[in-house]
Amino acid sequence: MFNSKIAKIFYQIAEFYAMQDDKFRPRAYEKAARLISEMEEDLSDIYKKSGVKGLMEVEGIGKGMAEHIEEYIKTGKIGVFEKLKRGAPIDLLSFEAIEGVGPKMIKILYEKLGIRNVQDLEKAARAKKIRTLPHFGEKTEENILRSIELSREHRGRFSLGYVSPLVSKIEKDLASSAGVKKVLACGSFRRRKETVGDIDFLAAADDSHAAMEYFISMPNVEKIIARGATKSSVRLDIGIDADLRVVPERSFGAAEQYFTGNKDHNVELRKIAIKKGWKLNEYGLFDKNNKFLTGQTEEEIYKKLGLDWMPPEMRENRGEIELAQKHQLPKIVEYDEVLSDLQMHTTYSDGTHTVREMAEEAERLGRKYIAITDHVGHLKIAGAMDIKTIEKQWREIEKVDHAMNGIKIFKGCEVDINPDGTIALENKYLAKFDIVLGSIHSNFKMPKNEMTKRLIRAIENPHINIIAHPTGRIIFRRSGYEFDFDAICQAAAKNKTILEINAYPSRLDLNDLNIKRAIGCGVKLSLGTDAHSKNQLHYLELGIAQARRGWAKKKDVVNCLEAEELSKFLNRK
Ligand code: DGT
Ligand code: CA
Ligand code: CA
Ligand code: ZN
Repeated sequence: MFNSKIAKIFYQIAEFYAMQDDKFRPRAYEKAARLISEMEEDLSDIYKKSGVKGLMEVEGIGKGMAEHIEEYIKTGKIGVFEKLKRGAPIDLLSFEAIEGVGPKMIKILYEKLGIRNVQDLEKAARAKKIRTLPHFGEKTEENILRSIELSREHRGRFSLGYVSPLVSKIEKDLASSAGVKKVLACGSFRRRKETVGDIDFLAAADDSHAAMEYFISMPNVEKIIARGATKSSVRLDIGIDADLRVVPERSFGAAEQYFTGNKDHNVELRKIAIKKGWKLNEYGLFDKNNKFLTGQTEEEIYKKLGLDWMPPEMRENRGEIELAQKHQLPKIVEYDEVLSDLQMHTTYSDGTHTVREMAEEAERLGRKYIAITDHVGHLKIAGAMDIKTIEKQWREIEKVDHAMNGIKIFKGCEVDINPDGTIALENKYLAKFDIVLGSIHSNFKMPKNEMTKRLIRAIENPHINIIAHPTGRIIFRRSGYEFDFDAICQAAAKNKTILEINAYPSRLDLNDLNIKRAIGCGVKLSLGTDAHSKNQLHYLELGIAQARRGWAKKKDVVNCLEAEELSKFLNRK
C-alpha cells in the first residue's frame, strides 16, 4: 500500500536524523510514520483529491512532509531521503528487527567498522571486532548476536495485526467477484496466530476463472508467483505471500477445515477418518468406495467423525481433539462478550488523542466502558504525569464521563514497577485511581529470581490491580525478561491481581500458551489495547483472539464484567 511505503521512508528519515543527533525531527518523522501506517485512507487518494493542502490536514503531517509525499508521487523519490542515504549508505531497514541496535549505535558501527547492514554486523560480531570499540565490550557483542538469532527465527513471518486490514479487504473484494459464493482467509490467519507466514484464501465457485483473474490482478499484487485454474500464489505489496484455492461449493467446508489446520490437528483428524475406513481431504469426507459422505460445512465433517465443532483458534493439537470426541470442549470467550478496553494512553502522556477523542472512538466501537491509563512514575520520555497533571486529568475524565451517556470511563494509570518491586508513585496517590496497572519498563536484565521477587512484590501491593504486559516480550524484537512464570501466577491468583493480555499487535502479552497456564492457576485476565491513538482501539480483537487461543472462558476475563461488577472486583483487593 502507498501509505506503508511512505511510512517506511519516514521511519528511515527519522533514524538518519537521530544518527545526526537532531533533537526534534526524529520524533516528528517517527510519529508521522506511525500515524500514516495506521490510516485507513490512502495518502495518494488524498493528494489526488486535495493536493498538498489536503495532506497537511492529516494528523502528524506538516508542510515539509506533505511536500515530500507530493515529490514521491511525482518522481518516485524524496530528495531529502536520497541525500541522507548518500551521506551514510546504510541499510537501516535491515537493522529494524535487531533489538538494542539503535541509530546511535548504528552510527558508531558504520563510522568505526564500516558496517552497513545486519550481515556486516554479524560478521564483525563473530570476528569479535565489536568488543574492541570504546564502550561496547563483550557483553554488547553477545547481545547483538543473540538479537540477530532471534530476528532470524521470525524471518518471513508477519504480525497478525499488520496483515489483518489488507486480508479483510481482499476477502470482501474477492467475495464480490463474479460467480464467487463464499470466501474465507484460512490457515494461521483464521486461527488468529500471533504471526502468520502466508495467507491462505479459499473461495467457493463453480467457475473459478473470474475469481482467479481478479486475484492475480488485484492492485495490491506485487508479483505473481504461480497461476493456475484452481490455485494461484502472489506476493502482496506489504511483503507477504497469498494463495487462493477455489473449490466447488459442496467441498467448501472440507477445504475450510483442511486449509485452516493446523497441520498436526489435521493429521489427527485424518487418523480418525482412516480408523473408520474413510478418507478425508480438501474435497470432502469419502467412504471406502470413494462415495462422497459430506463436505459442505465444517460442522458436518466434525460431526460425521464423532467430534464437536470447535473454533479455529483452538485447532493447534493441544488436546482439543480428545475433548471434542468426549463432547467436553470448554466454552471459550466470545468476541462480543468483551465489554471494555482497560489500557490506553492520551495526550496526557505519550498518546496522540484526547480523553474525549479516545472515549468517542471506543464508544463507536461498541465498548461499554474504558480505562484511561496514562503513564505515571519515571517514564519521562513517555511523558509520565506529575501529581498536578494527574489531578487535572481526573477532572477532565469526570467531565467527559458525565457528558457521554453511552460509555463509562475509569480513572486509571500505568505506573512503573521499580527494580526492587516497589512502585514509582506513593500509595496515597495510587489509592485515588479507579484502576492501577503496574508495568516493568526498565532494568529488564535482572537475574531470574530477582525478577520474580520484583514482580511478586508488585503483585502483593494492594493498589496494583493489573500487571500490564507481564512478560515484556516484543514480537520479533525481544524475548521478554526471565522470571518464574508459575510463581507469578500463584501470587497473582492469591492476591487477586489481574494479569493483562496486552492486545497491541507487537506485544500480545500474555501469549496463548501463557494464558492457558495462568488460567490453570486461577488467575483473572484483563484485556487492554495499549492504544496510543484512537486508530489503535480496534486492536482489542487481536487480544480476544489470543484469549480464545489460550482457552479463556468468559469468567476468566474481567472485561466481560459489567462496569459496576468490575469496580466491586477491584475494590475487593
Ligand atoms: P503459516 O502460514 O506458517 O503461518 O501457517 P499455516 O498453518 O497457515 O500453514 P500453511 O500456510 O503452510 O498451510 C495452511 C494449512 O494447510 C495448514 O494449517 C494445514 C494445511 N496443510 C498444509 N500442509 C499440510 C499437510 O502436509 N497435511 C495436511 N493435512 N494439511 C496441511
Ligand atoms: Ca498460511
Ligand atoms: Ca500457505
Ligand atoms: Zn507499558
